[in-house]
Amino acid sequence: MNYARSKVRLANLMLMITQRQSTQLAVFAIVALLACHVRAEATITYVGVTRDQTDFRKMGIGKAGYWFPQFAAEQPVALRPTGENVRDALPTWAGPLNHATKIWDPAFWTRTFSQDGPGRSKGGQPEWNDFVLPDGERGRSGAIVDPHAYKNTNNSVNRIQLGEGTPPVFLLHVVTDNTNMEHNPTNRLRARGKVNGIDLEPVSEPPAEELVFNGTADIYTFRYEGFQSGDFIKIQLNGDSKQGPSIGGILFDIEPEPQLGP
Ligand SMILES: [Ca+2]
Repeated sequence: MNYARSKVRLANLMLMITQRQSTQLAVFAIVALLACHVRAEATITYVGVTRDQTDFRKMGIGKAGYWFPQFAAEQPVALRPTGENVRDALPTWAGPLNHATKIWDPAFWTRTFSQDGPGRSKGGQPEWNDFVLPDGERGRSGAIVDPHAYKNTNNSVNRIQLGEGTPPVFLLHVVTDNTNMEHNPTNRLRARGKVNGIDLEPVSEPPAEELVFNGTADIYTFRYEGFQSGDFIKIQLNGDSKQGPSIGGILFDIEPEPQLGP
């Protein structure tokens, strides 16, 4: 009798444990589901343009990091690799940039620049702006030029991969108008993104009347919110220069600006 009762008790206990586990699993599933939905909605907003600036140290931008192509080239060069002679001080959470150019290279599918255009670097041009980088280095500016974006909207920057430690809010500054009016993105300069595998269009972008150029560098700033590791940045250009529009560099800042320790 006692033995039979014990068996029943054991069975009831087992049932309770199973039910409790199921409940725990269900709760876990609901929490996980909520977490997906609760993930802050990612947005990209155009902040504005800062006109005619070439000294980024003085401006105090690029504190989180920056990247400048074909910088301080001693000779005029064009149609050069996108990763040549760069000043790479990207944040740990952005990049590294991927310069794959061969379509049969598996890395080509996650390339940073529109290499099939082909996007290439140009620099050392006597008429182009001199820049002062955030670390104080001064030199003749360069550019990534994308012939595919001649009278055509193209993701000239295909993919800047975001990684661990991506801040919830950051600013992307895109520098252009440094090329003696040779490669201006006269028709479009638009920061985009890919979030959870889905293309994300910006909430706002520079209106046509803001895409004006005079040969001294302008900085177009976009605010990225809610981006996480695994997401990435894209930049569309479109211009009337036959060789293609260009960017002269990118810089990052974190919002709010991190405070230095005591
Ligand atoms: Ca300008």
